[in-house]
Amino acid sequence: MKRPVIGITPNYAVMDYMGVSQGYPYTPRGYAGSILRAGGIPLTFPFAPDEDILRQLIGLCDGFLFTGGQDVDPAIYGEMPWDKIGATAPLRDIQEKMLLPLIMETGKPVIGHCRGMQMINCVLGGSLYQDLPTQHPSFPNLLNHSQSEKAVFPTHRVDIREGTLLASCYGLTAEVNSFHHQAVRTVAPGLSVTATAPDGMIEGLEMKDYPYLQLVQWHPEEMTPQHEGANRWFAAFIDACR
Ligand SMILES: [Mn+2]
Repeated sequence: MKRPVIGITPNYAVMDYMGVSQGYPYTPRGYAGSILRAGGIPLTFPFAPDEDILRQLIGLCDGFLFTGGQDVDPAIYGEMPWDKIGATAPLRDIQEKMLLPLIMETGKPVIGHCRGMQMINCVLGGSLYQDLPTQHPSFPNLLNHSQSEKAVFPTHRVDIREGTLLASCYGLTAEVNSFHHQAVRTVAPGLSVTATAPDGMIEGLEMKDYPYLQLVQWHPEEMTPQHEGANRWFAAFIDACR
């Protein structure tokens, strides 16, 4: 059976080469491994924020994964950077902001994890907490969303809305990992919440008026193949891309 090709928005990694710090597109291995195991072919995009190039790349792919990584530059939702914002990657932001609407013209499936969920929420008009410990009104009475345990270990619960695609993968409650100091603050028009943590944190979003746009705040790619919910999350996505 033909394997669907999954375009991956790369992380921005800086390495020294010939004495110069240079930025590279980079995909953490869990994403590629999870897509391969689920029956797809992972294709890491280059940084090339040009509409014609991105359209051509989109044409090569059957679905798209927006990955985790750097903080989203708050300029996209009209805020100045807060003191406690982490590292940003302007080239990523520019490219992903161009990419999402071009993908959506095609109706092809999209998933986003962690920053991927946050960025898509921002491109569609939502906003974020730039830093939970210093901006969220409920801190310090929040769960720990920046776990020190390895990513294969879940550390907090999520409650999942009945009848959603997410619930068909994970059931109505699930234990998930958590590596985010930013989080969705206002939900973009067109998106709806599919999962929340017990402290109210938004942990899942979907777009009902789009064939397949599913977003989670955690990292399913680090929980395959041990956790069935994560396996089903990838299987459902790859199925939708066929
Ligand atoms: Mn969390």
